Amino acid sequence: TVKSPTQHQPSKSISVIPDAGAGDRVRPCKGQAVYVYDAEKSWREAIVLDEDHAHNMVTVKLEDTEQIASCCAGHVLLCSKAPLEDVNNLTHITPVHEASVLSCLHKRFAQGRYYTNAGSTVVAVNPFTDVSHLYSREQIHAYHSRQQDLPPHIYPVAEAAYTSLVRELGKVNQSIIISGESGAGKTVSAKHLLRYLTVVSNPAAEPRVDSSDHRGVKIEQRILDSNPILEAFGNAATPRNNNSSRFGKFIELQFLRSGHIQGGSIETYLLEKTRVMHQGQGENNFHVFYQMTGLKDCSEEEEFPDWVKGIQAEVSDVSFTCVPHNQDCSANGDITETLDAMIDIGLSQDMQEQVFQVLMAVLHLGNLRFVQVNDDSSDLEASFNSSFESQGLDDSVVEVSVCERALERSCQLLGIEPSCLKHTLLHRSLQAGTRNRQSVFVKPIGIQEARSRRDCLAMLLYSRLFEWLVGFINMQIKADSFDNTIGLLDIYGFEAFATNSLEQLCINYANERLQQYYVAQFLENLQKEYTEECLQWVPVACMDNRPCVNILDGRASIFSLLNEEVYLNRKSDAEALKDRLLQLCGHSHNALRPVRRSAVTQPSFVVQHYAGEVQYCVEGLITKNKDDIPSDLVSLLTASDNGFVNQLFASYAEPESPAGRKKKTVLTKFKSSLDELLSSMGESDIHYIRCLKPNNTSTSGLFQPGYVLQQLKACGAIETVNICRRGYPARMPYSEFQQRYNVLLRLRSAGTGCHGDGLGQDEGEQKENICDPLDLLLRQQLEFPASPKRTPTPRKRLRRRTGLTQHDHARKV
Ligand code: AOV
Ligand code: MG
Repeated sequence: TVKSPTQHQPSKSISVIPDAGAGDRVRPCKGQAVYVYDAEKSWREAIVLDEDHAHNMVTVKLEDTEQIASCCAGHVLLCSKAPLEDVNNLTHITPVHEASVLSCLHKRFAQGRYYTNAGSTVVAVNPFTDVSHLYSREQIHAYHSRQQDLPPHIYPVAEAAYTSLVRELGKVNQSIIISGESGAGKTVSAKHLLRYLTVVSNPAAEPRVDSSDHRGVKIEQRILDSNPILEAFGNAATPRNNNSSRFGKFIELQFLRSGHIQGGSIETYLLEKTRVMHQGQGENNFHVFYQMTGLKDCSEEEEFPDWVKGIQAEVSDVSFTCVPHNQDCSANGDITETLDAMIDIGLSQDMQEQVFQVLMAVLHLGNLRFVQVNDDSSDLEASFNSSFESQGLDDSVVEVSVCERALERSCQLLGIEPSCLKHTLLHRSLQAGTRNRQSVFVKPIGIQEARSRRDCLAMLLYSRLFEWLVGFINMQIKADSFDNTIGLLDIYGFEAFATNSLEQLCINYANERLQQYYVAQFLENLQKEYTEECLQWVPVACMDNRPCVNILDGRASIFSLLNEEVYLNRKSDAEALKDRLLQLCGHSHNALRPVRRSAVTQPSFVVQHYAGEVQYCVEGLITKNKDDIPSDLVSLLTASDNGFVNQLFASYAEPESPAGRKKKTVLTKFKSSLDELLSSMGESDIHYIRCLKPNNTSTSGLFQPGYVLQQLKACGAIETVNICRRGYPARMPYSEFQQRYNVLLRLRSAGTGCHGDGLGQDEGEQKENICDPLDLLLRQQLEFPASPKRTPTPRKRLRRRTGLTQHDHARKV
């Protein structure tokens, strides 16, 4: 590590990451610009001052300082000669290694160039500052009309997907996967891409007015309006991102072959519903609750409908315990934006009021408190009482109204009897007997269980409401008919907090699966294709995260063990469960290991994810995985007098496990939804955007090289650059090539006085034409019949007939 500067005295040796991807490592000479590794500042530029051949060492002076260091000559990497800030595509850097890639991104970032191409993928570094000029309508039109010399952007990715779709160049459907860790900018990028596609897709001049509810709002606007609604209900502030998506989202835009947008559909994945009642240290509840409670500060002149004024009055009176204020709330959004979007999407004032009534009921449920009345009994009796859970008798007089009010008001809003709710929260019904003669017993429950029932009820209401909203939006944006689609995937990014539970396990697992998909689908397939095409190719090793995915979801894995605990209804304590989990790896698996620190307060285990290690706390994993929703609670809501609550639960079919079949756990359901997503995306052409976070404090203008390097390595960016650099920038089947460029042949023929078949009259001219590789390619292709059964395949036949390899052709063309 480089320490304090020493005048011309070599300081401590500089260490170098051994797998720096330095394929072009050459012995550095005196005066040459190189990179050396500094544990604190990552790769730094330096100038070689001296070489010591005998000891294979060099002395270097670090950039912008007088600091001198000595290091092993084999461990320094050569700098690029070209100015890196001007390099638009990382594949153009020479030499390519992690230091030059990192330096290029750093220099570009410093100049406000946040996007850089990496082959056909785009690397987007989060600006953490307002750069709206990059997303103006003019910019959209410039990228759509493919003006020359435009800098890298995420727009060309959307444009490539759109062009493929309209020109039917690749597969029928297209997908764009946006990845990156939490706070890297996926959701913002997804929004810009969505807007780009809705703008360029030649929407019909006249809005599709198919319902009076829409006020004539065009379909593309309705699709865009889904964003503020879903963000209000599904995003929240975490220590990593104050607008963090707490659900996964796949938006599919539906087009006609002409490129006109017709509609869309949204699939969501596993909302982190536990947040409704419990938020970790420094975290917030979902934005929508702050939009509601923030109403009390809104000026009275604000022209809200009466029902919103009702909420305003109510939140001014009561403070809600499940709405902590931990963060800067600027990202929470504004209720007027949410309400406007709701109106545009077709949600009437009546329905909006009902939605917010359910939210208000959830807030009141959060205020319900229980205290134990006879703690000497082994059969714990819980009851609503006049004090807060942890407070003494003296406070009871003050709190009694809060509690009663919370019970009564939540029941009033939900259309249920307070006595019924009280009974359901404090008792459990058990079924016993044979199929023909079943008896139901009702048993009082302990205080802990009563609290979990309260939480369960609130989470159930909230998650149903979220699902209902997604369903409603889908109804309002779906197309009657369409030919093809472009899908945008924006899931929750990799995250590691001080305490991590099942939510993080699912989020990080989803990211592992996406990473594995990228490596298999993009990096490995690309290389396989070159090998199959008989091109000379030296395989590039890609980081393989399969061991981690296997330890998470394989045969003997964390998931299988956590599922088994649920199925067998074991009551393992956390310590025993932790030991069982760790036995999976026999204490030697790289991806799973015990916690190293001696002072661990809770039983935990560590998973080495592709993006970093995460310590998971065992406590609560089984309960969350089981996600048991007492049928009493569901029946209570199904029997509600409130039509909307009734509707929410009418279709609620908490899987009654069919005879002999186990009820699916959260992990099982999550894994199958990801399997389905990835397999359906496999049917499409995939485009990638890799978002990077420049620093871990979400600060504008700060680029922390070490932090970025870690992300670059995790997402396989260096491998991507190496593979794309050595490979071909574009590839397409001959039939498509012919279809697309056939016109050139005709043009030339016309220019040289040839007739429609493209052959010249003059013998010499004909020969010249045939030697032209473009002509050659097109002519060869024209000879093939349209039958799909043709053999040999055009590619092979082309090689055989011309004696040229695919490689030669591609290079020449
Ligand atoms: P994420 O979606 O990748 O995190 P976001 O897209 O929410 O991250 O971005 C996080 C924050 O970074 C935003 O709230 C903005 O403040 C800022 N930001 C991102 N992209 C841009 C941009 N292009 N221009 C300006 N600011 C930007 V997560 O959902 O937590 O995985 O789960
Ligand atoms: Mg997000």
